[in-house]
Amino acid sequence: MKILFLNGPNLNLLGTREPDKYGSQTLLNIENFIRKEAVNMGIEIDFYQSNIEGELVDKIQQAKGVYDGIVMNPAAYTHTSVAIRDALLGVCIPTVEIHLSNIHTREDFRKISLTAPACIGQITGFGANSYKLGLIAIKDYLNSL
Ligand code: CA2
Repeated sequence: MKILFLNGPNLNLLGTREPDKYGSQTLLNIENFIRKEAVNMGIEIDFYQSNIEGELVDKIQQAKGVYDGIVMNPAAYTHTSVAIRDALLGVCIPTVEIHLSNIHTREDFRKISLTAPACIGQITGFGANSYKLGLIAIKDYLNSL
């Protein structure tokens, strides 16, 4: 089983600011944590971050035939990106949307996800553990097919 982790804009700044909202771990810390979990689960992963919407769209398109599933934190593009939503719908790869913070308890504009309707489900509010829960969710979903 091969899973692609995608991370949207500004997640490269994790651990440097706003620890109250997003925790104190860097994205590299989270990646290393997820790599260990994935090895224990016998899953192969790739981990990617971009601040550029088109690069995330390209990665989703290129994932077709390569990855069995996607775990994605689209970050701010969650609330704005028809392009990422269309790319997910276009490739038909099962995707779990994840967030560090609980987007439903924050500003009204964050409560709306344009990308979640193109996903099998959403995990939001568990800090870095949302990444692990996303991995478990996609693994169990794919194993149940
Ligand atoms: O809670 C999440 O995971 C979010 O996807 C994080 C996004 C935010 O726009 C979403 O509404 C919810 C923000 C990621 C940027 O994180 C930063 C971390 C440190 C300093 C600046 C930004």
